[in-house]
Amino acid sequence: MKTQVCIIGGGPAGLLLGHLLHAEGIACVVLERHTAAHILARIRAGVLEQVTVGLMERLGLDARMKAEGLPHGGFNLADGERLIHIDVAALTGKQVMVYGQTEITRDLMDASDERGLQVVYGAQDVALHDIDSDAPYVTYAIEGVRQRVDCRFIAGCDGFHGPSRKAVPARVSKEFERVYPFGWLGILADVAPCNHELIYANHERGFALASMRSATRSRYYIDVPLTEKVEDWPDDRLWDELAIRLGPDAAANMTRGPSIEKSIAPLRSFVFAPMRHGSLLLCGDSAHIVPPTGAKGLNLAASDVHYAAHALTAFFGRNDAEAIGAYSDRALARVWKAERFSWSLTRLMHRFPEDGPFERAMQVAELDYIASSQAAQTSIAENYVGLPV
Ligand code: RFL
Ligand code: PHB
Repeated sequence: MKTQVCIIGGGPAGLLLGHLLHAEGIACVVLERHTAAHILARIRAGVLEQVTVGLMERLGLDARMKAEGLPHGGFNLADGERLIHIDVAALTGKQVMVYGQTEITRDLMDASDERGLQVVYGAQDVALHDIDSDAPYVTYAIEGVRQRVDCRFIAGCDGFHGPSRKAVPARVSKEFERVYPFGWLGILADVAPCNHELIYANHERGFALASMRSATRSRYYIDVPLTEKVEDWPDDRLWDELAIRLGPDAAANMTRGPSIEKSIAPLRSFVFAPMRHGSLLLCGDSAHIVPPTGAKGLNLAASDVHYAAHALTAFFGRNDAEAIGAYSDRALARVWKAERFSWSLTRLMHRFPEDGPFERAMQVAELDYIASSQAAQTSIAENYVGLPV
């Protein structure tokens, strides 16, 4: 097969990029290792910045998001005693949208069929070749039969564990990494949320987050040591712990119910540079990971895709190779700011094993400062709602 852009990975980054290129008349194919059902079973992001909402609007795929998503004009930080309300709308004039990654992915998948975006599910042994050249190609297998896609560019949208990043030679690249000593144990349940806005809590016993997917579906998290297993946390134990960490007011409004999903996700900060090598552009989790505390992962994937689609459109439309050359620096400038915000909010809201009374006092003092300073709240709000693309 011959195409202009071969996209590896059919998660949100790959599908968004595929639709944007397809809408510009650029030939592309998406190669995804798993089935569509497998991808839709993954419960991940819940909070969308304007950049992500804007891409869905541009594609004309925002109808369900506008009907079912929940616009949020603020969120709360809790320090064990009080809620510190961050009034994002008043401080920035913008809002975030609570609409699950699962739903965005479903909307993009449905539109692929309708619009004729070619997505190959079950693509095995995907491998990248000749990325240093102007004529790279990708090989894969479907039911044991070897296939080859010749293209002008490869977009590596294959997440943290995919083959794209590994195709970039170590001599031209650099990795920056911080692995955290805890993971987030998440529970999804068909119960009403305990609060109309999200609550991020730093309690003596650890972190907790009250989030939601809809008026009848809640998503909660606590941090746990990496040695713990999901089996250690029957639903009742998890609800009890959430009630303590979120504080008495949230606990009083918290409805318990059976988990429909429960899993532990490790926390990591990771950046790979550059995000382009030769004819390969990396987008999303294949190039960077943030701890989920800032709700930035999916939104960074969307901003990468925004820059990548711009560069590829300039290349195929106007033979503008400079835009391709500028892609990595443009994307990384935004990535590093989101890494900083995600790292600092993680540092502020979690108990680290090495922390003593001094570090705890620093967290309490910082939360106290945020509670009393509009300047501090504005800084948090503008980062949370998303820096400009
Ligand atoms: P994905 O979603 O991992 O998709 C990559 C796709 O590539 C496929 N793939 C391959 N395909 C072909 N051949 C191979 N060899 C392949 N290897 C892999 C995979 O099957 C997959 O379908 O990456 P993408 O598209 O870059 O999207 C990134 C987001 O998924 C991720 O950043 C967010 O989910 C992170 N995240 C959050 N982000 C937010 O913006 N807001 C949030 O509120 C938020 N909450 C979260 C999160 C992530 C979480 N977990 C579980 C990691 C909460 C959690 C708990
Ligand atoms: C979620 O609802 O899954 C969620 C919300 C906010 C975060 C992380 C995850 O910061």
